[in-house]
Amino acid sequence: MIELRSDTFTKPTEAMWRAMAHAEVGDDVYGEDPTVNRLEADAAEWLGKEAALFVPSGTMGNQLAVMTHCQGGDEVLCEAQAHIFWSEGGGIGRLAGAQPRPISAADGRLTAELLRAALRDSDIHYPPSRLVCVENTHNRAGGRVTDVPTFTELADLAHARGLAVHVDGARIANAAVKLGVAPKELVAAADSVQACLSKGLCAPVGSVLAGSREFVARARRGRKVLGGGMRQAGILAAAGLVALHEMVGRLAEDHALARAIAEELAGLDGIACDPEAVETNMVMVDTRGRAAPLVAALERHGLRADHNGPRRLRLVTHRDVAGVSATQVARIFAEALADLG
Ligand code: TLP
Repeated sequence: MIELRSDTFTKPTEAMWRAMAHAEVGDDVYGEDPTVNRLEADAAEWLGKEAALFVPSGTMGNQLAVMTHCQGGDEVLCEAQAHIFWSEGGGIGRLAGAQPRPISAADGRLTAELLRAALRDSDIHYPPSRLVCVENTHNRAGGRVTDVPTFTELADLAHARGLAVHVDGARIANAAVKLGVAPKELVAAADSVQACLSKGLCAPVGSVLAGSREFVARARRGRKVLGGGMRQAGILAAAGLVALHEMVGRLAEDHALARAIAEELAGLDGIACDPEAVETNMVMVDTRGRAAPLVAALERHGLRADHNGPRRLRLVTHRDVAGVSATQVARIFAEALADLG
């Protein structure tokens, strides 16, 4: 079975299994797990922030950021299809008591211009606008990248208007590789950033949330409230360290395969796919309203894809499909489409 539903399906590498088996551990709730402490220090350095916190998931990292930046009644601005708004169970309202304000942006790219149009002057009727969240790469937009100048202009405007800036960098490494910049350059203007270790970087579990020392200290309290204090978490952090230090460089391969798949699929009748829209490791396919039956047919032919609404289907490349060829994927699509008639 060719697993293209998500890069979350990646299994730990041999180096990760070895690191986990031999990890030095302690009680992380007491701050005494040396491997977690090393991961947090290295992640802070990688993201160019004073400190970082190891959390079980990207969702917890994002929601902790909102909880830490905001108080009840505050407004959180984000792109209308951002994961933090769309796919985190309403956590902005439920956990932080804050109010999301979605802004639609072409290709998921929030800009200073869009933010300027959305910001309101202070008024007793309005919720205080406190935080802007930027997703890079943007998942539902198909892995689109926001570059350094676009992000910095937006962040500078947010700061000038008294808002904090959080980056949902679940796939910030993909964005950085695509742009040829270091992740720390890409998020230099952010107050906080969440980066996943468990997606294309292949760690089994975990994300890091980075920011100022004071921000991370408060987020650490929030993590305990959410039940995210994980004791001998060094077993997981050990794999995270391998993810950080050994797995970023190869992401370009995933991007190349995604692009090659899109080019092959663009030649098939019955679906539409734009290779120019593939910037990182995701391919969005317009199935002309047949997403569910096509996903089922693909599965019968040995390929798993993800629904992305009634029309769209998503393919995500990753290390565990690196041996698969674009022509193989296109052949399976052709067979599945033939089944649908
Ligand atoms: N995304 C998952 C699903 O939830 C859709 C995937 O398969 O792509 N931010 C972004 C941009 C994400 O794409 C995800 C996961 C998260 C946050 C949440 O990370 P986890 O799953 O670790 O909570």
